[in-house]
Amino acid sequence: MEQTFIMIKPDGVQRGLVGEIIGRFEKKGFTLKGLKLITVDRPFAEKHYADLSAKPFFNGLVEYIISGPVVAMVWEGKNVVTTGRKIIGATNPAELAPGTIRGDYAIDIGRNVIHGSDAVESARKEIALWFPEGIAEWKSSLHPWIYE
Ligand code: IDP
Ligand code: MG
Repeated sequence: MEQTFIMIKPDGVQRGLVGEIIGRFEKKGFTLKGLKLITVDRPFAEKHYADLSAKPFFNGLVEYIISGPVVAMVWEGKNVVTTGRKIIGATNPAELAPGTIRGDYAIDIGRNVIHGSDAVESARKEIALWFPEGIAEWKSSLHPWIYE
């Protein structure tokens, strides 16, 4: 089963959106496989966003991510990477649809509440980076009520 890495950014934690965001993934039917509140340091944030290191906003992005605790999660389910990105919403604020997390709770691109892996391969890398201790082994008993 596919897995994705989802992170509630410091603004999402400060604004009290943790329960709301977890609820959206839970109610969709995805399974929570990893969860922790963690404040990361600069080298760690730079590693997570290494692909963006040449961007002019990189330093501000790293400052933002290390500015407070984040909620790091692993969610599992059919097509969870692509569907997770849809639940999160667009990167560009001009394209944000209501009903998405960013569409409902964010205005600026640099304070957009939540991160989600953009591909199965980046999800694998991000889960390994954020959960070196490994993740929970369990199977939801809701499975037959969610998948046919
Ligand atoms: P994504 O989070 O939707 O995958 P990415 O392009 O991977 O978007 O960028 C990672 C994060 O960097 C974004 O979520 C946002 O917080 C920040 N970011 C992206 N573009 C800009 C920008 O132009 N200005 C400021 N921050 C940006
Ligand atoms: Mg991205």
